[in-house]
Amino acid sequence: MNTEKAYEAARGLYAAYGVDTDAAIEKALAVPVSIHCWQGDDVGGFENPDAGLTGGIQTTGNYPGKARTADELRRDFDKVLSYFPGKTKLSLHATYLDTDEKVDRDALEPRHFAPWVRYAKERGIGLDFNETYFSHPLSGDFSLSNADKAIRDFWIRHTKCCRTIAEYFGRELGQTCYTNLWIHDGCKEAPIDKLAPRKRLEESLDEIFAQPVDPRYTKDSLESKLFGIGSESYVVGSHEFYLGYCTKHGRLLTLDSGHFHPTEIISAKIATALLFVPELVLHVSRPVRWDSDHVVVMDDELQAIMNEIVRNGFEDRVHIGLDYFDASINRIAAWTIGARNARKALLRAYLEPVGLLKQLERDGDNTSVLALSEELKSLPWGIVWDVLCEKAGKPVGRAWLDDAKVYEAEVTSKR
Ligand code: RNT
Ligand code: ZN
Repeated sequence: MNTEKAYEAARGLYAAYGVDTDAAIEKALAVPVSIHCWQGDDVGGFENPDAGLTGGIQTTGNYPGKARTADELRRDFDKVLSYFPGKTKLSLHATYLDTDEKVDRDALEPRHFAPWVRYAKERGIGLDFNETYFSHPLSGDFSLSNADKAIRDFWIRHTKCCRTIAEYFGRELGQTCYTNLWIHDGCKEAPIDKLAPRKRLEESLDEIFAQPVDPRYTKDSLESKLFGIGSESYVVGSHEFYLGYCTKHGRLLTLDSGHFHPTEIISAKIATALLFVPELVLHVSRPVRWDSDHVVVMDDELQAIMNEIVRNGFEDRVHIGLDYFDASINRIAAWTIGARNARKALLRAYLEPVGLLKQLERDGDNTSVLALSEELKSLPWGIVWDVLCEKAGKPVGRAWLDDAKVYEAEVTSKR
């Protein structure tokens, strides 16, 4: 059967549930997905290529061909863009500056990121931003919560610089730049004084946010974490800390799939958090037994996250970002697999007859809710996905992989 005929059949099957597949495709394409730059070079950045990765995160694998310069990273990301349908943003870390100048993190300026703005403009994509507190001589175990005021002040200055850069991104590109603060501070053993670092972190954040920035152009979001390598017992910026801080101060909260106890899922937190914080940023990742940042696959949690957004109409309040880094396979493929999966799961969420299921639930017909939810799983969403890719002018099915292999042979394998 050709695609057209198969799609007609699928359209009919979904219509029987009251779902318009054409509309689902349009909606799924319109939701921005913010793709992280750091899958392309194992979170290395271009500030100091020899600095190791610190902050308790780790990439594993040494697959050849990682991007060594900003130009290489952009060229690789162009490949990802050519495989990825729908509205896209690129999420940069502060260590991805593109300049010949030697500049420390507390002196970063918009001009150090100008090539990225040009790149984003040319491709019609938005930019998001992340302060980088790790992989620096002053990172240590504590940055914004350090007992040493001089170190705290350095990181406060860094954050302020980054907010100015984020504001510039947003202004230049005409869309809000979501700026994520992930502060790795923590300890291997539980400290006796768990309070003082948290007080200091709160004070540092208050000082940072006293700097006015235009919320049309940038909004800050705070990412909690349960543990890291070397900070197994205590993380200053825990979930409770930020849920409290963001609720109190009306700030955005970032939920990363890998930052909770292994059986805790962020899909279950979205509707609660949004009762108390204005907006959420998501770091969609895949933890395997720990915060391992495996490539996002189509698992139940990915689907549950997207369903939660769509079922509640949270598209304007939940900002989907990706966060994984796999150095054991072709990096462009890793990037693409996870990003396409995010869009696929969004599409499936829009193919759900939400109104019907909610009505059945309100009527107390839980039998039908479960029965239909299970029947829906075997509807032919795959063909709707193919049509989505076609409509967006992106490769259908495995075609992208064939192209990625050619690029690997011709470009990345020669690095
Ligand atoms: C670390 C956090 C954080 C980083 C990136 C590189 O556990 O998830 O978001 O992955 O900032
Ligand atoms: Zn994260």
